Amino acid sequence: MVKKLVYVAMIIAMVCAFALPAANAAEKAASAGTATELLVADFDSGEKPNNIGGDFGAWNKDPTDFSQGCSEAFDSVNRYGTKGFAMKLEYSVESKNPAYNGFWMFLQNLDASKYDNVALRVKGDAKTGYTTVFKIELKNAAKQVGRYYVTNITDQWQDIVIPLKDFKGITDYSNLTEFVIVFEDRIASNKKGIIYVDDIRFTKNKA
Ligand SMILES: [Ca+2]
Repeated sequence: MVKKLVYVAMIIAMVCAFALPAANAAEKAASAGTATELLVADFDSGEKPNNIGGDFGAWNKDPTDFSQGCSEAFDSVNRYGTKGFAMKLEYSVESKNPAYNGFWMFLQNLDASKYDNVALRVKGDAKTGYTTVFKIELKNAAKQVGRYYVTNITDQWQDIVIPLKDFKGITDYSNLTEFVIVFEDRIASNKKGIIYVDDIRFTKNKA
């Protein structure tokens, strides 16, 4: 009888030894939001890289043309929520030359195939003005470029949720390299202005 109890106790101890680390990992994953959502960038640290280790910044088609361009800055006044920063993008596509620019962010060959959407919070700057429409691109390691136009931007924060399948030009989300915002002269409703971006993430649809 005693021998049997010791045996049972040993089994319980072994099961616990294996089960506990697994439970901790699951808890960590849940608290980090990876269960239904992967946070790529909340900008709250006020410095690079993003939450998954990827670099980011503004980009310009023609840095020698001073009538067009985009610059990025961490902004604590116009952040979403009560702490940290948002990303402030001040752009101009007013040039007489073809003009486009925006913001790029590395995705570190992220496997997003188990997610349904890319999501981000966006608003325009009421005082300076802003475009109500801009393009988002998702690029993968196979050099596919997915494109989607975000519309109806206002000067209030909106959570924009874009189904991955709505990106035209990309079919494989298992190896994502880059997230890009593009302001274009032909598309922008305001040729210069400020757009704020926060909480870029991949999300799953609720079951
Ligand atoms: Ca933030």
